[in-house]
Amino acid sequence: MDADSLHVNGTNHMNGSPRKRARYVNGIQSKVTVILGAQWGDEGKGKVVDMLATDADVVCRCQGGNNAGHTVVVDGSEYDFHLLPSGIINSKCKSVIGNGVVIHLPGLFDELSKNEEKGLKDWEQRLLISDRAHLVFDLHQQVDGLQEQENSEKGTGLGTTKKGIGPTYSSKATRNGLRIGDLLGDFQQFRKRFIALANMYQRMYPSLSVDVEAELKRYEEYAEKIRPLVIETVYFLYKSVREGKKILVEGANAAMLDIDFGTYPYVTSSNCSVGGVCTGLGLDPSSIGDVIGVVKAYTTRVGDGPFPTELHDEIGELLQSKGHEYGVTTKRKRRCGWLDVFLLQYTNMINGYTAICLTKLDILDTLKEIKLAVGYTLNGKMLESFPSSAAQLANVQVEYVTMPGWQTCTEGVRTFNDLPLNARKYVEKIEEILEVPVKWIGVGKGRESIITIN
Ligand code: 2SA
Ligand code: GDP
Ligand code: MG
Repeated sequence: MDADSLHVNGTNHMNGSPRKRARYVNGIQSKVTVILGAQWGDEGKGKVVDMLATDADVVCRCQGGNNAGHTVVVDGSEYDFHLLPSGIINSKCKSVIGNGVVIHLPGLFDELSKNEEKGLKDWEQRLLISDRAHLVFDLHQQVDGLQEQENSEKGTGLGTTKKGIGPTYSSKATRNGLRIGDLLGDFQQFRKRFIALANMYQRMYPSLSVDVEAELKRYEEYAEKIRPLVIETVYFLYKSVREGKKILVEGANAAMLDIDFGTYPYVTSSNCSVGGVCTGLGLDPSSIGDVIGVVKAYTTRVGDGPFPTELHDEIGELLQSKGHEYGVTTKRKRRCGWLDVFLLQYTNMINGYTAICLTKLDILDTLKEIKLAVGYTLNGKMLESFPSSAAQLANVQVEYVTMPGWQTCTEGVRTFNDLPLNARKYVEKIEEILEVPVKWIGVGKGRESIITIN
């Protein structure tokens, strides 16, 4: 029997004296700040991450792949990141691609060289990749395309980005996926498992063409390119939290695209809400501090699926053109509509926002009236909770409140009090319904175009 097992119910049974309990300190020296999309994506997360990354030590991606497209505009130069965390442009900051991310290595190296041309330097010293992250192969991307084609012929397409995200997470779940660590380990094993994967998909999709040998040769080369960047990221982050490092997590996609909580099946294949931060990085929940919900001042959606506040009129067109609402990855036009605060209340239940960053307020500048969705009715009944089924969501009637617009340019405004009164009222209405403070307001693309509310 060891000394500790003598202590039962706080008493040392050997001598009857009260137990002296060791005081364990959790050791967390800093809390991780999480930045999450609160709608259907493209809220402007990249810009917010870039702003907060100026004094961060570590910026991490925890889920998704190069389906994401995060834009950062610095001194007129526009960077778009897909797999790289948006903090990569901060030369003092480490960028971590966590275990929950799915990585297409050709895409990653293309992205790095495109950004090098725009001035990105010394990324080799800052980029860290988890050995547990899964690999997206070209065959996953082809399968994504074939599935989309088959489904759209049946009228059930999802409008994916065709970046192989769904098939790769499927491989992960069916346990025949391959991880970065497999690529760096015994290549003969990697070879065997890659051939098995390719054969399986070729049986399922006879039109799929995979040059297995060429692909293996390519991956043998990628293994050496990637090797210096790969680490066991769980321990790296554990240490960073305990050393008091400032850590940011950049969510990709958004809550309404979350595989569990989004508008299933019109979702992506990862958890884009706060749970994905723990599973995608191995961070313990108690290390999570602020959760910043990034909310676009209106709503957009790219791809198929229900969208209750979608506008099919000239206001929708204005939001689309003034807001330059095109997919960063696929260049598809984004669908546009009014801000849905009922939806935000739902994503707030899941993510627990401690603050909101409201982006693209400037895009509403010219409108005479602005509507906010505050509830849904279905079959004549007001809904208490957000519908779980896409079919129900497609049939809801939206309850709106209408607010007067401000019809003044806000692009140059830098303090809350300098915003037009009606713009302030719009922001305050959102805060009032959500019961979450708006801490930042975006009024333009650039890094400088932001109002901070203290
Ligand atoms: P996928 O490719 O399997 O993840 O697609 C499933 C659904 O998720 C949507 N999705 C996105 N929605 C908004 N933005 C995304 N990133 C790009 C951007 C999108 C683009 O930043 O603009 O360029 O089109 C993104 N990625 C995935 C997708 O539209 C499907 O509805
Ligand atoms: P993300 O996926 O959430 O990072 O967002 P995207 O980069 O896909 O899309 C957001 C777009 O809005 C980008 O083109 C940004 O440059 C732009 N943007 C971000 N914030 C603002 C803002 O406050 N005003 C304006 N006009 N554009 C913004
Ligand atoms: Mg985007």
